[in-house]
Amino acid sequence: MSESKRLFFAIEPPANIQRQIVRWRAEHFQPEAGRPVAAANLHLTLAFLGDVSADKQQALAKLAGRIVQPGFTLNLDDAGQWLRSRVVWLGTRQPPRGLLQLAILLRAQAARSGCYQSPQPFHPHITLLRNTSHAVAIPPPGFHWTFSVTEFVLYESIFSNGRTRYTPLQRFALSEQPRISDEV
Ligand code: 2AM
Repeated sequence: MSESKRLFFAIEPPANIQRQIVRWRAEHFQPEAGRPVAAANLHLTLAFLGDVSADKQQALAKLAGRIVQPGFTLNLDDAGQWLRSRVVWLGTRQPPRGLLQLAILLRAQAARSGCYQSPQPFHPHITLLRNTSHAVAIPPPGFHWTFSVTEFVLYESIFSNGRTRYTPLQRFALSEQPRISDEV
């Protein structure tokens, strides 16, 4: 039997926006504020799946591939800190309905497939800093990044050499019409 993988579904911001966010973060947070997430690792989780066998991964990907819904626009214009989980995050003041609908669907599919889903309400966010040791000043409102979300991604979380890397395994197009998912 093959080994399980640590998986999650997420939205990947375009690379130029990942870079802009990282530049903005460097300008607004002190290096000691926390551990910065690498640009290529910045993502917005829709559903965390945990450790998943190859068979279950296939079943979950099949279900995800059946999702038919149009894309939407995401406006990242909010930020905050969660002291308990020790992260600083970027989010959206008005989550688009499409985003909430997609997360609800993926979470329901995950739960039905036996992947534990946290009872915490979905708070869409991109983690910017981890292991924050104290309360940090959050930049005042006025920043924002806007992009079209036309797909979502099945990621694998790989921890090696003391680093976590998120690797896209499969991409799923958002559109009015059913589409076939693309393996990457
Ligand atoms: P976070 O950024 O708020 O930590 C991969 O770990 C992604 O899944 C991260 O975006 C993480 O959110 C999210 N996630 C949600 N629930 C998780 C859990 N129980 N364990 C690890 N990551 C989780």
